[in-house]
Amino acid sequence: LATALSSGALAQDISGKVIGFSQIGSESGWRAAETSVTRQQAEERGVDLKFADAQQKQENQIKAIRGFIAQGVDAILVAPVVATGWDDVLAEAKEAEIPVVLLDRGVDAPEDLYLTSVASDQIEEGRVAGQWLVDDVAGADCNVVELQGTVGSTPAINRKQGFEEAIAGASNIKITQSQTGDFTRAKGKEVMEAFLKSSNNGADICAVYAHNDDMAVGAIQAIKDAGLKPGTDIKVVSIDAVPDIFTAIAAGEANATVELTPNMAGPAFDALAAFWADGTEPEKFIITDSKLYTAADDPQGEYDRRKDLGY
Ligand code: GYE
Repeated sequence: LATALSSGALAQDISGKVIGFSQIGSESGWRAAETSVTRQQAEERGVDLKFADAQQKQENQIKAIRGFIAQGVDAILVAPVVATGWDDVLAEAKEAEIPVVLLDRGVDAPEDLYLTSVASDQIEEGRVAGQWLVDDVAGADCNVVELQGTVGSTPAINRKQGFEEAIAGASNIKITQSQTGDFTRAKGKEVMEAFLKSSNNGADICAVYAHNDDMAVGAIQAIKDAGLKPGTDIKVVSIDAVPDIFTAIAAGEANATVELTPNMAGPAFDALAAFWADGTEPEKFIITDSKLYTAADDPQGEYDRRKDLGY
């Protein structure tokens, strides 16, 4: 029986497992897609998913994780809203022998406190976005305004760093203003309005770099409200590749996005399945792809493909 369980289909069967998922909230279209893909994946695999929405608050996440531990779940998935402050609760899960898998954001905590982390290389995402701009402006002067993600979150820290690395050798490109838009459409619009006001009504801005598509969509609205053409007067580059940014790219109102798959749960469940089957330790960091999309990449087709997947 032991041999039968350690190989083949049986070994991969995690049906009946109870898995808690502490989700950040619903700040972005990407987040909503991740939630629905996680639910789909759980259903397909017969996993009983206990879903907890933290409404952007770390304290709610910590409470939810403690609740999962008290219930004796088989595993915990957590998308950590910020990087710091996780050591105690992760140590409690470890003490209870409940494996924890991090989804889409990282933590500043000892690596032995979680089984694995499924996320993109967020520094690379920033580099891909920055390199797109370097290539696109081809030496022309370009003042960039930056809409950062949630303060203290790894995607905000790393996407800033990666973009700065990519433009470091291009003295023609400068970040002139940078502020958080908290990964939301509403804040992205509000902060972009302020950037436009303090930049000669946008005349001094060549491009906006947004750490996610939702803030880019908000910025696009602000640019239009200011009487300018997004995508032309002000270039727009962001990260996620959600359906709405493809609509904007197809309309010529956004220029480029870097894809972040919302399917973090699939690799997470695979890692747990192997771990439960025969103790296989997964890689500590399971890294998803960061592919660039522009108007040359069939934006309407990409929109349709994602809608078909239920994003
Ligand atoms: O890019 C953004 C979301 O944590 C990497 O969070 C993720 C980011 C994603 O709100 O849209």
